[in-house]
Order: sequence, then C-alpha cells, then structure tokens
Amino acid sequence: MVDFSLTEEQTSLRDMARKFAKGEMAPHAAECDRAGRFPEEIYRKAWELGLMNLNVPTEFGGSGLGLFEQCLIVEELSRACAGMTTSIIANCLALEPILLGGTDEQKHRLLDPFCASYHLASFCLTEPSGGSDAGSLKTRARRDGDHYVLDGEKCFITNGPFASLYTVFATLDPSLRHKGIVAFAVPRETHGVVPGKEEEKMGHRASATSTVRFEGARVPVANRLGAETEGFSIAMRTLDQTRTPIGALATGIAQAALDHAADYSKRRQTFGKPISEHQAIQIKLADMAQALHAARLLTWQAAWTIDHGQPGSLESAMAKCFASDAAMRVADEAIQVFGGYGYMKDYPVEKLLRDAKLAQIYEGSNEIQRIVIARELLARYA
Ligand code: COS
Repeated sequence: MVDFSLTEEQTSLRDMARKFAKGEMAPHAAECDRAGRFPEEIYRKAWELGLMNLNVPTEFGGSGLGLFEQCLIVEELSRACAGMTTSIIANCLALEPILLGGTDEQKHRLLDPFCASYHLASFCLTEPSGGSDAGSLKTRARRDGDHYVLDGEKCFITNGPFASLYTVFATLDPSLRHKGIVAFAVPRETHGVVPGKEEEKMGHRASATSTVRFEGARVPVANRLGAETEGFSIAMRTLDQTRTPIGALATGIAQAALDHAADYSKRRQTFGKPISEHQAIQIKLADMAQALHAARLLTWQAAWTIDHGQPGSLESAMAKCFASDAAMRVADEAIQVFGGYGYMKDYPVEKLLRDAKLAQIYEGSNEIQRIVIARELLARYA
C-alpha cells in the first residue's frame, strides 16, 4: 500500500527542522550570502539539535534516521538557506564511507567524536584534473610498513577549511583505475594535510569550499576503510545514499521560490489588480507547483526505496537530477514573477537561482546522473 501521510515522529522532526530553519537560519541567510560568511554559531546549534550527523546510527551517538526522515529535515533547512544546509549535511556525506567500509572498532573510534561534540568532516573524492571520471583520480597512496603515504590534491571540498577529519580516496596504481582506489579516514592533524584557502563561489556562500592537499601524509593502516580494492565501490555506494538528500535540498529551494513568488504575486499590483489575478502569472505558479511536487515525490520514493534495503542507484540519480533541474526552472520563474525586483539582491529570489545551480553540479553532475540512469535502465532490458 502507498501511504503519503507522515507519522507523528516524522511530523515532529519536520516541524523541529522548520522551526530551526525559520528561527536560526533564515534571519542570517542574506547576510551570510552577501559576505560569504561561514556561520559556525548556526552549525553548532544544528549539531546541538541533532541535525548534523543524521545518518550515523544511534549506537555510535548519531541521529540514526532513515533516508526519508533525513529528506524531510533537509528540505526544511534548505527552504531557509541551501548554502548553510550544504555545510550542515556535509558530515553525512563524509561519514558515510566509514559507515559503509569501516569495522566496528573504526566506527566507534572515528564517529564517536562527531557525536560527542561539534566537529566537521569532509568527503575528498574530486580532483582538479577531473570530477566526473572518479575512476581516474590521481592522488597516490603508497604502502610503507604499517602506514600509507598520501600525495595529491583534492578540490571543491565542502567544509574543507574547517574539517577535523577527511575521508579520502587515493590510488595505489592509476593504471588499475577503479580497482586501485582505496578509501581512508585522515585526521586533519596528520602532518602533510594542507587545507587550501576558501573559494569565492556564485552560490552556497554560507558554506566553505576549498582544496585539500596531501603532501606525504602518513595515514595508519588502521584508518583504511574496507579492503584495498574497495575504495571505488565505497565512494559510489556513498553517493547512492547522499544524492537523495540533494534531491530534498533542491526541493527546498523550489519550495522557497514558489513561496516567495506566490506571496509577491498577491501583493504586487498591475493593470489595477494583484498580478496573481493575471492568467500569465497563474500559469507560471501552476507550472512551478507541479515541478516542485514531482521533485518531492521522486525524492520521497528514492528515500523509501533505499530505506527498504534496495540499492537505489537509479532512484537516487533520478531524484537528484530531476529535483535540481526543477529547482533551477522554479527559481528562474520566481525571478520572472518578481520582474526587475527579482534581479535585485535586495529581494530573496536571485539567491535561489544561484543556489539551485550548484545542485545540478555537485555530488555528480546531472549529466553523470543521466548516465547512471541510462545504464541502470538499459541493464533491465538485457
Ligand atoms: N555501487 C557499487 N558499485 C558500483 C556502483 C555503485 N553505485 N557504480 C559502479 N560500481 C562498480 C561497478 O560495478 C564496477 O565494478 P566491477 O569492475 O567490479 O564490475 C566499478 O564500480 C566501475 O564501474 P563503472 O565501470 O561503471 O565505472 P566508470 O568509470 O564508468 O564510472 C561513474 C562510473 C561515471 C558513474 C562514476 O565515475 C561517477 O559516479 N562519477 C561521478 C562522481 C561524483 O559524483 N563526484 C562528485 C563527488 S561529491 S561533490
């Protein structure tokens, strides 16, 4: 049976996230966007409320939520500020390789600090020479006794300047492509770990992004996640989990755009009546609402699929791709409803377009999502 109603627990999680987003995030969203400020005080409050390590099981001190509940929360946070949301959920992305590849000892040792107090972690896969072709990464791992030595550079790393732990993918031999890729948990204090300066970004400006270099960084074998051959699979399975919440993040942007456009359309008058009474505007709002609704349903279904133990590569790629494309369209139309004011930074909608753009690019570009979708689809016709 299909049931779209939320349980009492799901409703209270969503309401708690909505209250936090409205009360703590929204009032600072425009200022952080303008200044490119990383509002650590807000992230600390998010941690205190249990909004940060959503995917970490309760036995390791995390929130232990299913993907569906994570998506309810992420959508609400993103309605207030997608940039802050990116920084808040980056721990889920960075800690997932530990959940997927770590032993129980590693999970306790590496995850406990994140749940005991506020800490950030970063997921380090993308490199300057390529992001989409993850199998061709160049950061080298060389075994030296009971350590590995890492050399290379990662880029576009969310929370890179502030993270205390990096989950890093490196290759023992680039000619082996994905079969040579190994996953590691690398503490920031490791000698030879060098976070770069913060990038100036078009959107998500409340989130910090940097390079992270590894210059002969010695990582104990005890911090290798999974077997030497398993790194690529861990990275792919991580992204299968985390692309669905990006669908929720994009849905939150689309919801915010519709909220602003509908509200403005009732207040703005032209030709003697509110523009909401013109069919040209009504048609736009109706199309925006349909795109938003479809994005949410696809995201919910992907979350449900994964929560029910199915791999969900296809569904999460569809949710991420469709919802972020929808967020772009809806934000674009919201600007059109606002007219000239929509183009001005004094109004909230131009930020939504800049924020939506990144959702089409990160955690795998939407071109990569379409490749994943097509491969999964065609395999079913074999
Ligand atoms: N789960 C588990 N294993 C997977 C997998 C998944 N979702 N996807 C692929 N694999 C496995 C394959 O089964 C294959 O294993 P075998 O050789 O044992 O059969 C191996 O990984 C290689 O797979 P494939 O041949 O499909 O790899 P490609 O090099 O063609 O790349 C894509 C596949 C394009 C999907 C991958 O490189 C990708 O996702 N790129 C985008 C990376 C990304 O999202 N970066 C953003 C980082 S976060 S901002």
